[in-house]
Amino acid sequence: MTIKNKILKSLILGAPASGKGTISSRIVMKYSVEHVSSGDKLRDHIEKKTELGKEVKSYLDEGKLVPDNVMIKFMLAELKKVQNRPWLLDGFPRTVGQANALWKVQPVDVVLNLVVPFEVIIDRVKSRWVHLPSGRVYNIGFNTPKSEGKDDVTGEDLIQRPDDKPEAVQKRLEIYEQVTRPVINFYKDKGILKEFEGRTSDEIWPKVTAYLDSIFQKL
Ligand code: G5P
Ligand code: MG
Repeated sequence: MTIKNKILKSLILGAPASGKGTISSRIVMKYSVEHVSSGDKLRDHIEKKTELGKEVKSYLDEGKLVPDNVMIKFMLAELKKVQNRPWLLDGFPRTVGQANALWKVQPVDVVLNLVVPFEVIIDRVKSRWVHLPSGRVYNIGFNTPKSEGKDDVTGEDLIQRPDDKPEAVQKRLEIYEQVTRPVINFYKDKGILKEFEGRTSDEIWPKVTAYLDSIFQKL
Protein backbone atom coordinates (compact mmCIF):
# COMPACT_ATOMS: atom_id res chain seq x y z
CA MET A 1 0.00 0.00 0.00
CA THR A 2 1.37 3.43 -0.93
CA ILE A 3 0.39 6.35 1.23
CA LYS A 4 0.88 9.73 -0.40
CA ASN A 5 3.04 12.25 1.51
CA LYS A 6 3.00 9.90 4.52
CA ILE A 7 0.01 11.82 5.86
CA LEU A 8 -2.69 9.21 6.37
CA LYS A 9 -6.07 10.02 4.84
CA SER A 10 -8.56 7.52 6.19
CA LEU A 11 -12.26 7.01 6.56
CA ILE A 12 -14.60 4.93 8.62
CA LEU A 13 -17.83 3.43 7.25
CA GLY A 14 -20.62 1.55 8.99
CA ALA A 15 -24.38 1.59 9.51
CA PRO A 16 -25.98 4.24 11.77
CA ALA A 17 -24.90 3.63 15.38
CA SER A 18 -22.46 0.88 14.40
CA GLY A 19 -19.85 2.61 16.58
CA LYS A 20 -18.08 4.89 14.07
CA GLY A 21 -17.88 7.74 16.60
CA THR A 22 -16.78 5.41 19.41
CA ILE A 23 -14.03 3.70 17.40
CA SER A 24 -12.99 7.08 15.89
CA SER A 25 -12.40 8.60 19.31
CA ARG A 26 -10.12 5.67 20.20
CA ILE A 27 -8.23 6.11 16.91
CA VAL A 28 -7.85 9.85 17.59
CA MET A 29 -6.46 9.17 21.07
CA LYS A 30 -3.96 6.57 19.92
CA TYR A 31 -2.80 7.95 16.56
CA SER A 32 -3.40 11.71 16.88
CA VAL A 33 -5.39 12.07 13.67
CA GLU A 34 -8.07 14.71 13.05
CA HIS A 35 -11.60 13.34 13.40
CA VAL A 36 -13.90 14.93 10.81
CA SER A 37 -17.46 13.76 11.46
CA SER A 38 -20.09 15.08 9.06
CA GLY A 39 -22.93 14.34 11.49
CA ASP A 40 -21.20 16.07 14.43
CA LYS A 41 -20.50 19.13 12.28
CA LEU A 42 -24.06 19.33 10.98
CA ARG A 43 -25.49 18.99 14.51
CA ASP A 44 -23.19 21.79 15.64
CA HIS A 45 -24.57 24.04 12.84
CA ILE A 46 -28.12 23.14 13.84
CA GLU A 47 -27.39 23.94 17.49
CA LYS A 48 -25.88 27.30 16.52
CA LYS A 49 -28.79 28.01 14.13
CA THR A 50 -26.51 28.95 11.21
CA GLU A 51 -27.87 29.21 7.65
CA LEU A 52 -26.60 25.70 6.95
CA GLY A 53 -28.06 24.47 10.23
CA LYS A 54 -31.53 25.78 9.30
CA GLU A 55 -31.25 24.25 5.83
CA VAL A 56 -30.37 20.74 7.04
CA LYS A 57 -32.32 20.41 10.30
CA SER A 58 -35.39 18.65 8.91
CA TYR A 59 -33.25 16.09 7.05
CA LEU A 60 -31.41 15.09 10.22
CA ASP A 61 -34.53 15.05 12.39
CA GLU A 62 -36.26 12.68 9.99
CA GLY A 63 -33.20 10.47 9.43
CA LYS A 64 -32.95 11.43 5.73
CA LEU A 65 -29.75 12.24 3.84
CA VAL A 66 -28.82 15.87 3.22
CA PRO A 67 -28.62 16.40 -0.60
CA ASP A 68 -25.27 15.63 -2.24
CA ASN A 69 -24.62 19.15 -3.55
CA VAL A 70 -24.88 20.63 -0.04
CA MET A 71 -22.82 17.87 1.60
CA ILE A 72 -20.04 17.79 -0.97
CA LYS A 73 -19.46 21.54 -0.87
CA PHE A 74 -19.56 21.58 2.94
CA MET A 75 -17.29 18.59 3.58
CA LEU A 76 -14.67 19.42 0.95
CA ALA A 77 -14.36 22.85 2.58
CA GLU A 78 -14.00 21.20 6.01
CA LEU A 79 -11.26 18.90 4.68
CA LYS A 80 -9.32 21.86 3.33
CA LYS A 81 -8.97 23.09 6.90
CA VAL A 82 -7.07 19.92 7.87
CA GLN A 83 -5.28 19.21 4.61
CA ASN A 84 -1.77 19.18 6.10
CA ARG A 85 -2.63 16.77 8.89
CA PRO A 86 -3.66 13.10 8.93
CA TRP A 87 -7.42 12.78 9.10
CA LEU A 88 -10.19 10.27 9.67
CA LEU A 89 -13.49 11.01 7.96
CA ASP A 90 -16.65 9.69 9.63
CA GLY A 91 -20.11 9.84 8.02
CA PHE A 92 -18.91 11.13 4.64
CA PRO A 93 -19.07 9.91 1.90
CA ARG A 94 -22.46 8.26 2.18
CA THR A 95 -23.45 8.08 -1.50
CA VAL A 96 -21.48 7.03 -4.56
CA GLY A 97 -21.80 10.64 -5.82
CA GLN A 98 -20.07 11.87 -2.65
CA ALA A 99 -17.41 9.14 -2.90
CA ASN A 100 -16.60 10.16 -6.48
CA ALA A 101 -16.41 13.85 -5.58
CA LEU A 102 -14.05 13.12 -2.68
CA TRP A 103 -11.87 10.79 -4.75
CA LYS A 104 -11.36 13.49 -7.40
CA VAL A 105 -9.91 16.01 -4.93
CA GLN A 106 -8.48 13.67 -2.30
CA PRO A 107 -8.04 9.92 -2.84
CA VAL A 108 -8.06 8.22 0.56
CA ASP A 109 -5.48 5.64 1.67
CA VAL A 110 -7.43 3.43 4.06
CA VAL A 111 -11.13 2.66 4.53
CA LEU A 112 -12.36 0.90 7.68
CA ASN A 113 -15.82 -0.67 7.53
CA LEU A 114 -17.59 -1.65 10.76
CA VAL A 115 -20.00 -4.56 10.45
CA VAL A 116 -22.46 -4.78 13.36
CA PRO A 117 -25.79 -6.67 13.26
CA PHE A 118 -28.86 -4.41 12.88
CA GLU A 119 -30.59 -5.90 15.95
CA VAL A 120 -27.65 -4.76 18.11
CA ILE A 121 -27.88 -1.27 16.61
CA ILE A 122 -31.63 -0.89 17.17
CA ASP A 123 -31.15 -1.85 20.78
CA ARG A 124 -28.25 0.46 21.53
CA VAL A 125 -29.60 3.75 20.10
CA LYS A 126 -32.31 3.71 22.78
CA SER A 127 -29.68 4.44 25.45
CA ARG A 128 -27.48 6.89 23.55
CA TRP A 129 -26.74 10.36 25.00
CA VAL A 130 -24.54 12.97 23.31
CA HIS A 131 -22.67 16.14 24.24
CA LEU A 132 -23.36 18.32 21.20
CA PRO A 133 -20.45 20.82 21.32
CA SER A 134 -17.77 18.09 21.43
CA GLY A 135 -19.57 15.15 19.82
CA ARG A 136 -18.74 12.97 22.87
CA VAL A 137 -21.12 10.08 23.01
CA TYR A 138 -22.33 7.91 25.91
CA ASN A 139 -24.44 4.80 26.22
CA ILE A 140 -26.07 3.79 29.47
CA GLY A 141 -24.50 0.49 30.56
CA PHE A 142 -21.60 0.72 28.07
CA ASN A 143 -19.95 4.07 28.79
CA THR A 144 -22.37 5.62 31.28
CA PRO A 145 -21.68 9.31 32.08
CA LYS A 146 -20.21 9.77 35.59
CA SER A 147 -23.06 12.10 36.49
CA GLU A 148 -26.51 11.36 35.01
CA GLY A 149 -27.32 13.56 31.98
CA LYS A 150 -24.00 15.48 32.17
CA ASP A 151 -20.84 15.47 30.04
CA ASP A 152 -17.83 13.99 31.90
CA VAL A 153 -15.42 16.70 30.72
CA THR A 154 -17.44 19.94 30.82
CA GLY A 155 -20.36 19.01 33.09
CA GLU A 156 -22.72 20.41 30.43
CA ASP A 157 -26.08 18.82 29.55
CA LEU A 158 -26.31 15.72 27.39
CA ILE A 159 -29.17 15.33 24.90
CA GLN A 160 -30.85 12.46 23.05
CA ARG A 161 -30.72 12.86 19.27
CA PRO A 162 -34.08 13.45 17.54
CA ASP A 163 -33.03 10.92 14.89
CA ASP A 164 -32.64 8.21 17.54
CA LYS A 165 -36.45 7.90 17.73
CA PRO A 166 -37.46 4.41 16.48
CA GLU A 167 -39.12 5.67 13.25
CA ALA A 168 -36.05 7.78 12.32
CA VAL A 169 -33.67 4.90 13.13
CA GLN A 170 -35.71 2.64 10.84
CA LYS A 171 -35.48 5.26 8.05
CA ARG A 172 -31.70 5.63 8.55
CA LEU A 173 -31.17 1.87 8.33
CA GLU A 174 -33.27 1.68 5.13
CA ILE A 175 -31.30 4.51 3.52
CA TYR A 176 -28.08 2.87 4.60
CA GLU A 177 -29.06 -0.36 2.82
CA GLN A 178 -30.18 1.34 -0.40
CA VAL A 179 -27.85 4.29 -0.80
CA THR A 180 -24.77 3.81 1.36
CA ARG A 181 -24.03 0.11 0.87
CA PRO A 182 -22.79 0.78 -2.73
CA VAL A 183 -20.12 3.06 -1.22
CA ILE A 184 -18.58 -0.05 0.38
CA ASN A 185 -18.23 -1.58 -3.08
CA PHE A 186 -16.75 1.65 -4.42
CA TYR A 187 -13.81 1.26 -2.01
CA LYS A 188 -13.68 -2.54 -2.30
CA ASP A 189 -13.10 -2.09 -6.03
CA LYS A 190 -10.20 0.26 -5.26
CA GLY A 191 -8.67 -2.44 -3.01
CA ILE A 192 -8.44 -0.24 0.10
CA LEU A 193 -11.39 -1.50 2.18
CA LYS A 194 -10.88 -3.46 5.39
CA GLU A 195 -13.90 -4.92 7.26
CA PHE A 196 -14.21 -5.41 11.03
CA GLU A 197 -17.05 -7.50 12.40
CA GLY A 198 -18.39 -7.65 15.92
CA ARG A 199 -21.33 -7.07 18.26
CA THR A 200 -19.49 -4.58 20.48
CA SER A 201 -16.90 -1.83 20.02
CA ASP A 202 -14.64 -3.60 22.52
CA GLU A 203 -14.68 -6.66 20.27
CA ILE A 204 -13.98 -4.57 17.15
CA TRP A 205 -11.33 -2.19 18.54
CA PRO A 206 -8.40 -4.70 18.97
CA LYS A 207 -8.81 -5.73 15.32
CA VAL A 208 -8.87 -2.10 14.15
CA THR A 209 -5.83 -1.10 16.17
CA ALA A 210 -3.81 -4.15 15.05
CA TYR A 211 -4.57 -3.19 11.45
CA LEU A 212 -3.74 0.49 11.93
CA ASP A 213 -0.52 -0.39 13.79
CA SER A 214 0.60 -2.32 10.73
CA ILE A 215 -0.22 0.67 8.49
CA PHE A 216 1.51 3.25 10.69
CA GLN A 217 4.63 1.08 10.86
CA LYS A 218 4.90 1.41 7.08
CA LEU A 219 4.67 5.23 7.15
P1 G5P B 1 -24.26 10.70 11.58
O1 G5P B 1 -24.06 11.52 12.76
O2 G5P B 1 -23.09 10.35 10.73
P2 G5P B 1 -24.94 7.89 11.71
O3 G5P B 1 -26.37 7.53 11.63
O4 G5P B 1 -24.11 7.46 10.58
O5 G5P B 1 -25.03 9.42 12.07
P3 G5P B 1 -24.23 7.60 14.31
O6 G5P B 1 -25.66 7.47 14.73
O7 G5P B 1 -23.48 8.84 14.65
O8 G5P B 1 -24.13 7.30 12.83
P4 G5P B 1 -21.99 5.95 15.03
O9 G5P B 1 -21.11 7.14 15.05
O10 G5P B 1 -21.72 4.87 14.03
O11 G5P B 1 -23.51 6.34 14.94
O12 G5P B 1 -22.01 5.23 16.43
P5 G5P B 1 -21.63 5.76 17.90
O13 G5P B 1 -22.25 7.07 18.15
O14 G5P B 1 -20.17 5.56 18.15
O15 G5P B 1 -22.36 4.63 18.76
C1 G5P B 1 -23.76 4.56 18.81
C2 G5P B 1 -24.19 4.37 20.28
O16 G5P B 1 -23.77 3.09 20.69
C3 G5P B 1 -23.53 5.34 21.28
O17 G5P B 1 -24.44 5.62 22.32
C4 G5P B 1 -22.32 4.57 21.81
O18 G5P B 1 -21.93 5.00 23.12
C5 G5P B 1 -22.91 3.18 21.83
N1 G5P B 1 -21.95 2.10 21.67
C6 G5P B 1 -20.85 2.02 20.90
N2 G5P B 1 -20.27 0.82 21.02
C7 G5P B 1 -21.05 0.11 21.90
C8 G5P B 1 -21.00 -1.20 22.42
O19 G5P B 1 -20.09 -1.98 22.12
N3 G5P B 1 -22.00 -1.56 23.27
C9 G5P B 1 -23.00 -0.71 23.65
N4 G5P B 1 -23.94 -1.13 24.48
N5 G5P B 1 -23.10 0.54 23.17
C10 G5P B 1 -22.13 0.93 22.31
O20 G5P B 1 -25.34 11.38 10.62
C11 G5P B 1 -26.53 11.88 11.12
C12 G5P B 1 -27.35 12.50 10.03
O21 G5P B 1 -26.62 13.58 9.45
C13 G5P B 1 -26.86 13.65 8.04
C14 G5P B 1 -27.96 12.63 7.76
O22 G5P B 1 -29.20 13.26 7.95
C15 G5P B 1 -27.71 11.58 8.87
O23 G5P B 1 -28.85 10.80 9.14
N6 G5P B 1 -25.62 13.36 7.33
C16 G5P B 1 -25.48 13.26 6.00
N7 G5P B 1 -26.38 13.37 5.00
C17 G5P B 1 -25.91 13.18 3.74
N8 G5P B 1 -24.63 12.86 3.46
C18 G5P B 1 -23.71 12.73 4.45
N9 G5P B 1 -22.44 12.42 4.16
C19 G5P B 1 -24.12 12.94 5.78
N10 G5P B 1 -23.47 12.89 6.96
C20 G5P B 1 -24.40 13.14 7.90
MG1 MG C 1 -21.46 9.22 14.75
